[in-house]
Amino acid sequence: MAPSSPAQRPLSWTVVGSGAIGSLAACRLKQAGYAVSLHLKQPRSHTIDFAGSQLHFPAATPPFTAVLIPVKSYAVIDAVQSLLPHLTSNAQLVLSHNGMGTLEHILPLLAPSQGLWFLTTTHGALKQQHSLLHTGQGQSVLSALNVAAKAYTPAVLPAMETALGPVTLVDDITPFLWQKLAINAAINPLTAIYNCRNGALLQAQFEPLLTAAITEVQQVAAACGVVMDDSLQQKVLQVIAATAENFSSMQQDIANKRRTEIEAINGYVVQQAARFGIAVPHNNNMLAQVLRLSSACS
Ligand code: KPL
Repeated sequence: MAPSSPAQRPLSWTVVGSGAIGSLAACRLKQAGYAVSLHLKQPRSHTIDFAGSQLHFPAATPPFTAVLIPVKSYAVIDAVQSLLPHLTSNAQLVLSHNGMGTLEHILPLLAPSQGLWFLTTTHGALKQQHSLLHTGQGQSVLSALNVAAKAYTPAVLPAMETALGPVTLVDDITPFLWQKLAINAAINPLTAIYNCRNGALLQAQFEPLLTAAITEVQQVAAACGVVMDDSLQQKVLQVIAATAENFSSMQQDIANKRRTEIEAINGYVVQQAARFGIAVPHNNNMLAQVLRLSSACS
């Protein structure tokens, strides 16, 4: 049998951070037999209780060949910059975070032979100390962002299918990023401002606020060349219903006095709207309210 090329062999994965989605991906990869290590701020090995097993992860040691980077939008550029000296010449990096506006800064940091991917997911997970619960069965959309990534599809796609599948592989991630942006721009700030679970937004009083936020995102997306049809509102309501018992990431950030991703979500909508002279009073208002809440609790 002909030896398979590196782009076809299973990769050893490094997962950055100890967030819930990264931990879920790490556990599922490990359970399927992948070599997985964790890259944490303080390098150390880590044990996670998941689905009745204790999974042990060594601290990541360079060089890194395949890296999943599910860190917050405001931390992703620094995370990639700190990894750069430790990447192999054909390393594959998979980003996954809420919000937009980071990819254009990250692509130029990599060598042409290093692959960049983006994965957006609706899986839900909850991490408490060392135990991890898979709280919402979701799905993911994955896209290769450069030529060096496309060549590694045979190795990266099955790994992401294992980690956060089912995965749909798409050529252009942009419309999916706008759809997730609309979902987050509607749900996250409202749940943070009203300090409620996602499901509370199904109450009638929130309907005009959701509609206004979504319509504004649709207008800005259209100006950026992405047409989002009327099913968007329905999609947002479906996500609210599917995650009704969850607290959004932004509600949790405010409740735990952490920085939020508001700049990459409603902030991005406001910034893009300004480029085209589009008024987005609802997104502006939610941006201002969440920034006020963050400064009050910092
Ligand atoms: O992505 C989310 C988040 O909380 O950041 C949603 C989809 C709103 C689920 O809570």
